[in-house]
Amino acid sequence: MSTTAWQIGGRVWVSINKQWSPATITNVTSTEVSFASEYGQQCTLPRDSLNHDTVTQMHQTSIDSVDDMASLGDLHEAAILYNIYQRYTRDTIYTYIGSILSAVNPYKLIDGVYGVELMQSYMKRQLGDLPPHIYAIANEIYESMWRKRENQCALISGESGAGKTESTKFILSYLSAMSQQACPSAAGKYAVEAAILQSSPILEAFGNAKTVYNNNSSRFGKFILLNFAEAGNIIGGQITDYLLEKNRVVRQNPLERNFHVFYALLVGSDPAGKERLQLQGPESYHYLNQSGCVSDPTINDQQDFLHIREAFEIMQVPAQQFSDLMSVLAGILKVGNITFGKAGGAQVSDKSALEAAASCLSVESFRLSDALTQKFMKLRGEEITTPLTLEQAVDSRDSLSMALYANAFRWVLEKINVRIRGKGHFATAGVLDIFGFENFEINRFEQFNINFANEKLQEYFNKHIFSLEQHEYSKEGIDWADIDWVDNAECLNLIERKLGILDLLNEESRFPKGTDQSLLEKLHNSHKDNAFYIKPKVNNNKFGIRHYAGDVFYDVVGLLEKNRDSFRDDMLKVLKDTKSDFVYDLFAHMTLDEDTSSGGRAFKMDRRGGGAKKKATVSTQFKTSLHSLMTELGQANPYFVRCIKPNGEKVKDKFVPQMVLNQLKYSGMMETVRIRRSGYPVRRLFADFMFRYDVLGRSLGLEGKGEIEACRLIMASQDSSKKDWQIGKTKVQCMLTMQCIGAIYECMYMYVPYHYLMYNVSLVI
Ligand code: AD9
Ligand code: MG
Repeated sequence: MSTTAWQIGGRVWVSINKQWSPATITNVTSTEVSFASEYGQQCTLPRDSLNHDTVTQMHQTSIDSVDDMASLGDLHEAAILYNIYQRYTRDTIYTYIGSILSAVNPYKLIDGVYGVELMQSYMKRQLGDLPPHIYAIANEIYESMWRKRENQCALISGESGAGKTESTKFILSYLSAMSQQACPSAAGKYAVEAAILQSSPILEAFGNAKTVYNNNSSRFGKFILLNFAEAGNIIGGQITDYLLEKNRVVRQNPLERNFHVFYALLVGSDPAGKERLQLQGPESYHYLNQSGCVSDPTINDQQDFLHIREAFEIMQVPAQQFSDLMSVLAGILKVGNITFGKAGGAQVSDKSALEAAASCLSVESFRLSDALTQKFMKLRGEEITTPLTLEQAVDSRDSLSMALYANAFRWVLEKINVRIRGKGHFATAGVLDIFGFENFEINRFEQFNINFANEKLQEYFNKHIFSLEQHEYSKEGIDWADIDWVDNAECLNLIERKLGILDLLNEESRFPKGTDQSLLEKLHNSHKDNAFYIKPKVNNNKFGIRHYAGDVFYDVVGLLEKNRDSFRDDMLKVLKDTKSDFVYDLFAHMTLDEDTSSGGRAFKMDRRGGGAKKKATVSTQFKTSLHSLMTELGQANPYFVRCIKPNGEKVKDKFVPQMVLNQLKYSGMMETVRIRRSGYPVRRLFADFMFRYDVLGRSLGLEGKGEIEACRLIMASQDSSKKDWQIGKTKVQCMLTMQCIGAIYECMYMYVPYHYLMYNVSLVI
């Protein structure tokens, strides 16, 4: 930047601690220039250190902020961050980056941002006609089904608490409103739209919990598929779930809670219900009182219970089944209160908790006690009973509770799916609300699966954005062979390929003597030379993967056990002998594993039920469901919604730039920019180009020349090598140089000082 350009009040990008920040020049002396960053930092730099690596001019589009970040003159991450920041401070939470929508969680209700009236205004409009909004995306999804005659989907991502589930609900309510508008006679409490909307309170009750990151954190992923008739109304739907965090039933981190439904049941049941199930306050249950948090001012458990009941009515679940379901939940809490003492082997030490649990599950208490404290094995035709240690007894108790809950969740989802199932369709619209990339202090099996899913989605995202670019180029007849684009295939390859990480994990899980340590050794031996695998320098039970969003180290402790997810047959026998048809049905799909060679005599949890196939490990099941999701997505036209969390305290009006920047990196938004930049980032329709830049052609004798020829001559006058631009069928496409031309023109137009102009010219050169 020319030293003459330093003026107090000038807007620039300044590099503070190696990070570009938007700033205003606050003071200029003969030796130094001072800057105040818009994020509150100050810095003073010696004049002789000022160059393009430390300070650059801010483009007018960054100063003004824009609806669509693809039109930013400064196409880099600091500019994207600043654009989002400026809009957030004005309560404008939605912004486009091309066809991607970014949504910052405001943690407050902003007046007039949602509602039927606003929905109406987005109906029948084109994307980009009105300010960016989640309704605009929903509208585009709806309209595209007919316009393009193809399936559509919305992929909503972001870290915990960023607003994915809320965004999902906005899309669903918009699509329901469109549906009801298309077919008003089908509206009402028992319409399929109502059932789809009412699936949210149920799924949130059973699948969400208060965590340190989010008071209503979804502890499972979901894909909601809506079937539309040609008339424009929803005729059915299907919800698929991914990886319920069932460990939460038995333990939670400090200050977190169990799944909402437990507290709702205890607090919201009427006196008769409490009496029937012998319910006490949440503090009385081990599964609810370990974490030091049983309530939260933002959660109304009492009211939630009423909503849950109402929603089950809309699902047409009979009252008796609802009551049976509640008995199972009460049973889980009571199972959790069973304690063990030691006399030889583990013994149940609290008979009353045992009786209470057995009664809720309608099983024989002595058989439950035996199954909790002993292990039955058949060895060469002989039955052998061995006592469990205290630790093993606690584990068997907890695995019983987890299986009960996972099966109850599955039952609930099945009820919803039966209720919303529809026959045939014209086109579908899917909404994916799935966990974002995770990197904690300790990352375990869950994070491995979650990040694997994100890696797959990123691959899909890249392919889509890239193919959009490709489409644009071929549409314009532009040669694009030179685009240098790196995908994440190699990382996925490390995980998925034959003898990759997943294969080794599964192999070791099936191997009777396999341990977490033997797995780690195999992983290190097989992959240490892979560029995407990290073997830590110290031996710390971890292996690392270089994900697209950053390096993550996974702790192997507990990996095999979670992947095997075995459930003892002796416990299953007790449950299958229950007097309750409801409890029996919960376990009906679980069958004996004929293959006892694993030593664990595990039962398989085969989602489709059926014969005694080899039990699929959890990661295999997940991989299979992920692959069918990808197939589904592959047949749909995607829209991406990137939810952003502005701060970690879950408070309104607070924006932490570094935190948001990290999310922009994880979300692939930077990837979009990178892909765009690797091609021609600046594209202007001929007329638009001439309108803005004809001043540059004044000396070129353009009179009488057609628009295309005039554009060509102007560009050639700027770059005769033709390296940085091409003329397409409808647009001029060029590299950053184009922006500089634009900046020159704007400087001339605004009669800004000559040194401003010179700065821009220096960029061109
Ligand atoms: V998690 O990965 O399931 O833990 P989500 O789903 O990304 O997470 P969620 O949608 O649950 O986050 O949003 C968290 C909270 O932020 C909500 O409970 C609301 O209190 C708040 N929120 C999110 N989006 C909005 C919004 N558009 N307007 C107002 C919002 N508040
Ligand atoms: Mg959520």
